Amino acid sequence: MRLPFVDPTSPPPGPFRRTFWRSPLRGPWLTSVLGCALLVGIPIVAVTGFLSNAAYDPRLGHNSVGRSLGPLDFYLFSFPTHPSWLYAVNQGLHITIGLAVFPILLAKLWSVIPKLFEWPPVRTLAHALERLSLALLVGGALFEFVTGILNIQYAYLFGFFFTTAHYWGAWVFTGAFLSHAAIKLPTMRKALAARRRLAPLREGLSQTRPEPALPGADELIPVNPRAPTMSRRALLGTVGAGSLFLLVQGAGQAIGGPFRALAFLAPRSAHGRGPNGFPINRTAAAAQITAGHVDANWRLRVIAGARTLSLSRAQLLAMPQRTYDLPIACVEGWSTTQRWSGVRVSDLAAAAGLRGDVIARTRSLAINGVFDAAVLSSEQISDERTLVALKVNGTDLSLDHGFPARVIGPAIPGVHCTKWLATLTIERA
Ligand SMILES: Nc1nc2c(c(=O)[nH]1)N[C@H]1C(S)=C(S)[C@@H](COP(=O)(O)O)O[C@H]1N2
Ligand SMILES: [Mo]
Repeated sequence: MRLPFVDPTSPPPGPFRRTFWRSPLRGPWLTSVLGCALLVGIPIVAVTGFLSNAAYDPRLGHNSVGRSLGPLDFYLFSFPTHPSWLYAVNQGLHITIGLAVFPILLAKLWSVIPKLFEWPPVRTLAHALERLSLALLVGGALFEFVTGILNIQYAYLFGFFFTTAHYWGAWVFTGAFLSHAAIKLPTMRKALAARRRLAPLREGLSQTRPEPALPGADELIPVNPRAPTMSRRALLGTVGAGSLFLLVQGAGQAIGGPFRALAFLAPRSAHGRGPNGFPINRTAAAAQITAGHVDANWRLRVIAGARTLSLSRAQLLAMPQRTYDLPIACVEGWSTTQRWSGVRVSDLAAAAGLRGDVIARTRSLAINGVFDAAVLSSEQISDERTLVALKVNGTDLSLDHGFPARVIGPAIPGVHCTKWLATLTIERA
């Protein structure tokens, strides 16, 4: 296939010429080492991402808000409630490994950037398809990482709904990643074997030369290399140190407790000290909850069909109180385990006349965000540790942590633990 106006033998000046790319470090070995690291990290991020989708329980109306992906919005299984830290570990891995992989991804993209400027841009139909799949791969990767990182920062610079877009993007990226990995595996093995795997790491700056030609896979090796300014070891060391730094940061906020101090760049810091001194996702002020909302007139309404219970905080405190140590496990990767006390959701359902397999729709006092409502699954409600919490660590919840009452339960995504609870609507599962 010949494209009009394109002379395949003479690329335009600039990046389309191979002579433009002069780093002596680029080559199949370097790209393969970085690719190997991604081959370990990205599957963990992808699997935990899809598991998190299962934990959201998208079958349950509101939980899958804004998404109608038909068969792709598949529901894996009922996310277990044992052990209670399961979702915290899942999300801790998703975010921590995701952040740690990002510098490696950027280095990998740097290592292959000459391919973006191939000349001619399209040679054959097969070549066009290959480049299209690479566009999906690189575009999908950048989209997933950038939207994920912006979401952690609550920087909604994009006009679309994060969850829906990130989930769609995951399908595109995972599909493109799997096919790319399958196609490139033989080249990767060849490139690593040709240089005795990690042997180039022993070369200092003075021994650093362009990689030797590798038949069929030498398009990344520069044709007129510059003198090196750093060794491959230094390059990989720098990328690895950046990755390790993010790993420690992320682990600090995922594990919480004393390790939280390691996460000094984490966006959700603990507010104050004492029993309520643990991270706050959205403050009462941000959710526009005022003192008037939570005065003595506050009632929790438990709706079950035609029947509605209206319970004051004193009435809730007069019901059997249960205490459990449970983590808040935010989808953004941080978690914190606290001692919560309150009334079982199943006791409230029974008081309203519904026993057995039920679900509960929660609603917050102020509805000004998608986090102000959620649905609890029947598995979650039948776990006796799923509570409407009134107290934390022996004292009343602070306003920022959801006073007068909030949901908390084992392995429930933080976003479903509705604060400033106003209504619980109980329905048969
Ligand atoms: N009404 C309401 N409930 C909410 C939220 C919210 O914004 N509004 N944020 C949720 C999210 S995303 C998390 S992670 C937890 C955090 O609880 P905390 O702020 O007490 O740590 O509360 C959840 N409950
Ligand atoms: Mo969250």
